[in-house]
Amino acid sequence: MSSLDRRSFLRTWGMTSAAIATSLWGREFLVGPKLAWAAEGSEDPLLAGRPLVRYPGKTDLILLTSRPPQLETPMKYFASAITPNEAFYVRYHIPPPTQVDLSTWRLKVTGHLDKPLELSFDDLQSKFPRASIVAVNQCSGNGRGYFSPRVFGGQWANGAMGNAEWTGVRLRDVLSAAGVKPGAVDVSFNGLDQPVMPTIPDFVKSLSVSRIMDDPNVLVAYQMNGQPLPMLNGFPVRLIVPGWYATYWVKHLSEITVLDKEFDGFWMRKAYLIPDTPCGCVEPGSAPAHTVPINRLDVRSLMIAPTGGERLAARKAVALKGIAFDSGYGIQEVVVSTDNGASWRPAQLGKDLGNYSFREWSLQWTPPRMGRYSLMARATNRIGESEPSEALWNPAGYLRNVVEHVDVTVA
Ligand SMILES: Nc1nc2c(c(=O)[nH]1)N[C@H]1C(S)=C(S)[C@@H](COP(=O)(O)O)O[C@H]1N2
Ligand SMILES: [Mo]
Repeated sequence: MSSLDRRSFLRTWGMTSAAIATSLWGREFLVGPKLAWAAEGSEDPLLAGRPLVRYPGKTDLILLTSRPPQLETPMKYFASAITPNEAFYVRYHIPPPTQVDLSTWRLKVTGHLDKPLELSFDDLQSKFPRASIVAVNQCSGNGRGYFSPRVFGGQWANGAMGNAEWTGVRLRDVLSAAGVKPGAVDVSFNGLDQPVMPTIPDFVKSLSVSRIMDDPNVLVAYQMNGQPLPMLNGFPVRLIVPGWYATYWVKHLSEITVLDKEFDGFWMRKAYLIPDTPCGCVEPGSAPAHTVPINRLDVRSLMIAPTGGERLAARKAVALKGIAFDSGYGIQEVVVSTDNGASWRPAQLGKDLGNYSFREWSLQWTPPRMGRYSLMARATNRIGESEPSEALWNPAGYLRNVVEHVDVTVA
């Protein structure tokens, strides 16, 4: 083709495709996800300027960062206790694998053991008893964006959490089969994801041997809500540590190593540390004298309906609804205030899906007159732990559990 021919070919083709596009637009024939902003219909400043994006295996989630992928669940999905797999938030420190070949994938169990193991996906399903638990997976930094004074780190709103039924095998059964030798101290967990830059340490976490052997709920899960795990939530298997922050819930788990000494990797010794004080907090703006690795979840309650900024009608009943959860003692009570904390009424608790699960709550409310209302919900667990009315502070922006306010207008 001469250059002249090519030019005329391109021009013709260009015109043709433009003509096709125009006619298809006219008939609303162009398909594909509708691009939208996360803040639509919300007054939350943390959502401003953030798009909804769709990743493989996921529905539209709120973008925090794309490299590595960090995607937040829109609050509407917490209207029911189980979070759908496609709406479950995503958090990575390093790039995730995009595919895993199950025919060659093995879970290596090595270290201070009598009989190291290499388990295939089939081995996991056929050689160990199956176990299931409904449990909340919440990022340590969930709600970090609301910290005042502000702190560094991903400025999450409250969507870096989710609740699912996890099915797999008990980690202690796997370790017992491998024969833990006397003198074992910690167990470390590594996944298939690899750092792209040598300055970033591989994401490896650890638990103590006793933490694992005392708790039948620590699982190596191969299913989430009865389905294979979505790739971005850890396919083919991930660690489940009910009651503890999600940093321990290692995804794409491929290597379990039993150690005869304390694990001292970066992600245990330098990151995910909280002040070693009873509240895990320090005076706002100050630095803790001593720190410990983050561990169990604080009590939280969130109002999902109405949403902040919603307009309600005076003298018309509305259902206040939300969820509450804790580190596994179970929710004892949720109380609700519609008068900025002056008085509180008990909400009705929904179905009990187990102590580690979201617990739904609801309360009918009839706004008496027009005006602005600040709605609040406070949960207490079975050992009396609750939420403070003023937010506690720590420099990494972890452990958020203040009584949140939802401001609505009654018109
Ligand atoms: N392999 C691997 N596992 C991981 C991480 C990671 O970066 N890599 N991040 C952890 C952290 S900090 C969180 S909050 C959860 C997020 O789980 P999700 O993406 O399934 O919601 O995964 C944990 N497990
Ligand atoms: Mo996290």
